[in-house]
Amino acid sequence: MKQIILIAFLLISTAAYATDPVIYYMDAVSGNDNNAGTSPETAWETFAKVNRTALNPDDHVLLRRGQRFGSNQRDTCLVVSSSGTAGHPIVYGAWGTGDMPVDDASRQITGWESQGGNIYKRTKTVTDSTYAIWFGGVLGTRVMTVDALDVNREWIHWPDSTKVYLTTAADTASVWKSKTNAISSTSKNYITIQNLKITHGASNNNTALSVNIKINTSTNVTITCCVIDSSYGYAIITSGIFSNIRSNIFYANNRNTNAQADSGYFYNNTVIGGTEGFTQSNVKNWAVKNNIFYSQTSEFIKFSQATPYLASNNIFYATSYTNKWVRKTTYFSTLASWQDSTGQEANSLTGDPLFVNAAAGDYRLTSNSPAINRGANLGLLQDLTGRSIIGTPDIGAYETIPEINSWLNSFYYEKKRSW
Ligand SMILES: [Ca+2]
Repeated sequence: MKQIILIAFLLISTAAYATDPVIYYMDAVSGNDNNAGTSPETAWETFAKVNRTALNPDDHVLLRRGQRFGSNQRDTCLVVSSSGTAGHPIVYGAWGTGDMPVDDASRQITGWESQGGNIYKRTKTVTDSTYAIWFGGVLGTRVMTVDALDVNREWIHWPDSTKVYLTTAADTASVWKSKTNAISSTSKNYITIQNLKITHGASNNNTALSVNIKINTSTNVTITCCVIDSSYGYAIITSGIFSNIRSNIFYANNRNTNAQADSGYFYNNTVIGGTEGFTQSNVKNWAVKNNIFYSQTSEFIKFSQATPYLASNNIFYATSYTNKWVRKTTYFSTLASWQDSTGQEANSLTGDPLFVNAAAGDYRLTSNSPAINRGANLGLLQDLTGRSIIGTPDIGAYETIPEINSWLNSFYYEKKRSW
């Protein structure tokens, strides 16, 4: 009898707990914003609904895997609506099986008519601004006069700002425009963004402001296990107090991370291409460890002030290392000179991290990669795919299991590969 009473008490007290976290589901195909959102069968459809819903600490908003959300749905990307609390963040993530769900800041443009000479004009009026146009996923070039439309993948706002032109017939089927950041948070705290592919951010026709993830004056924002690609400007700009950016893949962004928050962690990221890898513009306290910086065209790391800086266990790779690190106005062309100047970058190295197939976008490590077991122990438990860290952490977003189990590695990867 005592047991029954105890169980009854527990049931009542659980039910009475006012702030039980809620999991909201999104389904871009069968969801409906008039649904409750609280089960896969009653999922929401668009960020328009998510953005106007007040969330409580520990609530989750989960996007269905294998689907694309964002601007093509009601022209809306994710705008964080609410704050979590310490230890109880609001989480944006994924549910279901298959590829990583996509938050895409671009939307398709249709309704083209030929103007002759491989120039096409929209028949529909465009009343809003467009900041970037993608032709089959390739960033187009904006020109300022119609006469300047002379090579493929150029575009223009017609002088009255109501039309867009482009230059080849083949492209008209795959033209997408961006006019917004993919995710933004303004003065919202304790937020976690995980397991999403975040792409095609653009705003303000300004590469310094066009961002996939824009964190404005927000405290304790975590961005983890995401693929962040093809931003017109930066992949991430984060300001406020403490950001935690770890175990992400960056590729095809114009620039990568601009860390304006007062402090943060930049751990275990694989940063491919772009002009800059990691930049800070003011005096900040960031730790930059266990990252792969690969083929940035300007700097791997750039501080415009002689700012405090903790770094170790990074791998830097480029065909030339001239002026690849900069602090204030001083450029460094060897890792050794950068180490001497900063007193940082213990256990860092230069060289090819030996990806499985970088050209095909496969940034796992081959079994003889110098990144394997080269990382610092930063308390991370899992890699990008959810695989447990094995022994000493590897550098970058992927943990590699020993060669003797390479067949299992392939099997596991195929099962878990999500983008
Ligand atoms: Ca390892």
